[in-house]
Amino acid sequence: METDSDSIFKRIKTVYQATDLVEENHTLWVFKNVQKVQGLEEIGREELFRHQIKSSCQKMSHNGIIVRPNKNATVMIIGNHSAGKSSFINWYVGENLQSTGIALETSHFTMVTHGAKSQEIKSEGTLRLYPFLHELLQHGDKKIYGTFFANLNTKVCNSTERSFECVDFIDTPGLTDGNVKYHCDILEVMKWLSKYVDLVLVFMDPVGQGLCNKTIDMVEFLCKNYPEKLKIYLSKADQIENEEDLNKLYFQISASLTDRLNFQHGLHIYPFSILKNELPFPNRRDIICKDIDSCISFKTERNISSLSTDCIFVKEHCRFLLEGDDYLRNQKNRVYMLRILALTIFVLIILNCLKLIPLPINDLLLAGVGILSTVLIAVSFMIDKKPFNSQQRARLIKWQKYSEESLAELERIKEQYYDNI
Ligand SMILES: Nc1nc2c(ncn2[C@@H]2O[C@H](COP(=O)(O)OP(=O)(O)OP(=O)(O)O)[C@@H](O)[C@H]2O)c(=O)[nH]1
Ligand SMILES: [Mg+2]
Repeated sequence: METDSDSIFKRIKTVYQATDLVEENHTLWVFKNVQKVQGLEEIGREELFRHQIKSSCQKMSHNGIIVRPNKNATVMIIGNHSAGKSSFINWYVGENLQSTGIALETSHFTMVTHGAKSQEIKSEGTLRLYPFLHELLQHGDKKIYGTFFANLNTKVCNSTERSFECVDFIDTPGLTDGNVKYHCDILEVMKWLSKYVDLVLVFMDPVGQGLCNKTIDMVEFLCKNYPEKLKIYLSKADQIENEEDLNKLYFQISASLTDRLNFQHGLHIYPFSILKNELPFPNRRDIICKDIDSCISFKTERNISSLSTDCIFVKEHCRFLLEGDDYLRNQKNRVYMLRILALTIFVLIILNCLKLIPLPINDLLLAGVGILSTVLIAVSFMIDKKPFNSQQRARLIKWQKYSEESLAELERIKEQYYDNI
């Protein structure tokens, strides 16, 4: 049965992709020209739309990438090598999906998601499932993502354990401070992914280097940029013998974190174990599950808010381009006037030199006016930028109208969501 959040997601997706939407243009009275309407995603990829995009990005704190959000909540798990990241995913899903062990087990990024049939999907399919990854491929730096895409895959599993049907995990390679060679700039890729995921779980284990530098770098980045997405846990807590040792570990971890970061609001690190239920202190697996559940319940609201941000971005950027173009058109008239004036002076000077029209000014002044008119002609060519043609303007106006209609649809989506809470 379709739930309310399913139907809301469908409506949001329709605005991004404009699926099945067509517009009819009447040409020569009777002939109809039927065209597919461009959704927000397609508009965002257009070269015309990407013109001067950096300026709008800065003004609106938007990264300029318009991509439909994921229906499921996306949770990325990061942390030291062997911290138990893959084991946690296996435990949550209730299946041995990811390989685990004390060696460097996970060497590539893997998406784990629910589906009707258990299967593995390679890189190409993964890019289709997660459009935000596609954007990294298009706009990212090859030096950063290296062979990230070639090695990316998705594990689909039909388990219905816990809330797995509504959550997608990203299992990441373990972080180490040694000379381990990664297949991409691992920290940069993780930072990039943090933008798109809804929750980042950081696992620190008591035996390994609980305080590996790369892990702390990531915690620092998340604290600064996405503090609401960050949760830290002490994994493999069955290896801690008693509460006293736990407190020592807390102290050690907190000290090294607060050294680097400026924590204003206390740091919560919950210990948990997936191997043993009973520990000398509470096993806080329940807190991780609760964090994931609350992330799932906020997902619809987040998707609504992403749609709002993207519609406003498209509308404002089109407005900015059209206003810039209006200015350019006005300026163009002024540039023509300036050029005609300078050319007239120039011709008069030449005629004066040929003694055809004697001007009542001395030679020095004449030379000055000659130089000035040449400079004016040069400047008039330098500031003369080409405005958009009428087709380009029509497209920008169409996109602006589409974003306004989308904002109206967004209001109706909000009504459906908030009226049914
Ligand atoms: N004692 C104990 N061992 C655990 C726990 N969770 C995982 N392990 C063990 O820790 C080792 C590493 O687990 P993984 O899940 O492979 O760790 P990982 O973080 O995915 O490691 P990499 O992929 O190499 O970064 C395995 O031998 C697991 O059996 C736990 O809660 N308690
Ligand atoms: Mg692993």
